[in-house]
Amino acid sequence: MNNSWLEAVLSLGSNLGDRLLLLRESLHQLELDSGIEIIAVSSVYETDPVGYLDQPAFYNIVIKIMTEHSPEQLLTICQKIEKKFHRERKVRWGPRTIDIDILTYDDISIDKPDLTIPHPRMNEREFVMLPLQELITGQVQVSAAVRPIFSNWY
Ligand code: A4P
Ligand code: MG
Repeated sequence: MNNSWLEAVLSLGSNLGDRLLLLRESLHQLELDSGIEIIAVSSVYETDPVGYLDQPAFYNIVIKIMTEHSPEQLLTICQKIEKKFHRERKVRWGPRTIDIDILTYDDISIDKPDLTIPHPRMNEREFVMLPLQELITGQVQVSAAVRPIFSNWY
């Protein structure tokens, strides 16, 4: 890693299929990329669905990476992983095998329809903010809708 590598924070969520395995396999796919290093992984949180309520509970995590890819390249890599795990888009905010969102990338802002950074809805979402707070403070977080179920799992 030289000093052209920058820090990014990603949010991953799954509520279809083997949710834990899908999170694990997605992290494994990210690690296979020589331009990505995972440097921190939150606990797995089981979370009540937000936005579209008639769907199973999610498993959500937040991770910190170092990367030499641009934000656009990183988005393409995340979308390829979603595709590999048969992510389908039927309902907005609906059920998915795996969703990978870029929350932040270094300290940059991007405002394009296909890529907005920081992620526009991150601050209003407990399923993002609690795991993120865990990465910042080192303390596992809990609320009624966001419940830690696996620590030190990866
Ligand atoms: N896109 C723009 N900015 C970004 C970014 N920073 N990272 C574009 C990733 N993608 C970004 O995403 C739609 C489009 O957003 C993509 O084409 C990409 O170019 P998508 O993954 O196809 O669809 P989505 O994730 O359903 O849409 P959206 O609007 O990102 O959904 P949210 O806001 O992420 O919400 N409840 C719980 N408990 N846990 C969850 O994980 N997730 C959602 C999705 C709803 N409710 C949830 C959860
Ligand atoms: Mg998404």
